Amino acid sequence: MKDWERFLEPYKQAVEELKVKLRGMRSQYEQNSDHSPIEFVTGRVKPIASILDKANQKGITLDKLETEMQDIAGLRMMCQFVDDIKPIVELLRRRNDFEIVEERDYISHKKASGYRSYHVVIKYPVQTIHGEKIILAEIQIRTLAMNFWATIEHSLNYKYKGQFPEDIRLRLQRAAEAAFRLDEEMSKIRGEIQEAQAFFSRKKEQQKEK
Ligand code: 0O2
Repeated sequence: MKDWERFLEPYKQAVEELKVKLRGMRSQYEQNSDHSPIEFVTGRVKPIASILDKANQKGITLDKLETEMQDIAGLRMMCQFVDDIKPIVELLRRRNDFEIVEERDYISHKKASGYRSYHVVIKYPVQTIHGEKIILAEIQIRTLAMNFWATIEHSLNYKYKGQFPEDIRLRLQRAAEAAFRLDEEMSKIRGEIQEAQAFFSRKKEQQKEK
């Protein structure tokens, strides 16, 4: 039997550390009063049941989890516009606290399900009392619209175990197209949106000063 608590400990630590670091990127943009390409950041350690399911589906034996399952530690960075994604990836590439080992661009090449997102797999060094432990973590970068679709599809997937009834499958496909068009429309009025957001954040600051 695997000692899960011990196995997952460095992953938990990595997720906590990376949440702070990636959220720090957002705060730095805010302090410089620039538009932040990062809207919010979340992170989670994959639940044991999901690790076992995925290992089973992909034929990964438990002794190979560390090297073959890339998303036991998972981070998500959400942004407002599709054009924010590339600059975020660029920032990740320039960091020297982890090494990027793989990038998967499901935005230029969406998945058959309709899923869109940019995945960056990193090797992250965790400092433990037994020394350094390097683990794999996956950072998913997506717009709010992509995230909305993926979150809904993920819950339905869980319910139907991947076997969607035809009408649901079609609706999900249409919803994916609608999310894609929403991103496109928002990109077209990006300038206007950002001007309005800058105006409201200045107003909030002024109110705080009073
Ligand atoms: P969870 O619960 O989010 O952890 P594969 O299963 O072969 O497609 P692989 O090789 O692990 O995936 O790599 P991939 O596709 O780059 O990353 C898998 C993760 O991306 C998934 O993790 C999801 O988080 C997300 N993802 C990929 N495809 C889809 C999709 O069609 N719909 C949704 N909603 N999310 C997707 P898990 O382990 O599936 O789930």
